[in-house]
Amino acid sequence: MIRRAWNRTAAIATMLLIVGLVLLAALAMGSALDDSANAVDRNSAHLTGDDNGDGRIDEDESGWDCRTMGNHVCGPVPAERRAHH
Ligand SMILES: [Ca+2]
Repeated sequence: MIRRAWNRTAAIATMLLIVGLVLLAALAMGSALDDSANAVDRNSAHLTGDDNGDGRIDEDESGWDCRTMGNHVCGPVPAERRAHH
């Protein structure tokens, strides 16, 4: 009787250990996914033409194309930029 109770206790302890390990593995995977999401965020700050590195190409940055971005209306080109074209 005592031995059977001990076996049952051991089985429950083993089960709890397995559940704990599964939860730890899930937490580790979750934090790994968070890290990869952050990596994507960091990479988006290095877009070509994103001069100030804020993760998006704004008007008047070198990657801005007024013909396809924003309201598709191109304003006057500043004199200092005209000199380079
Ligand atoms: Ca920017």
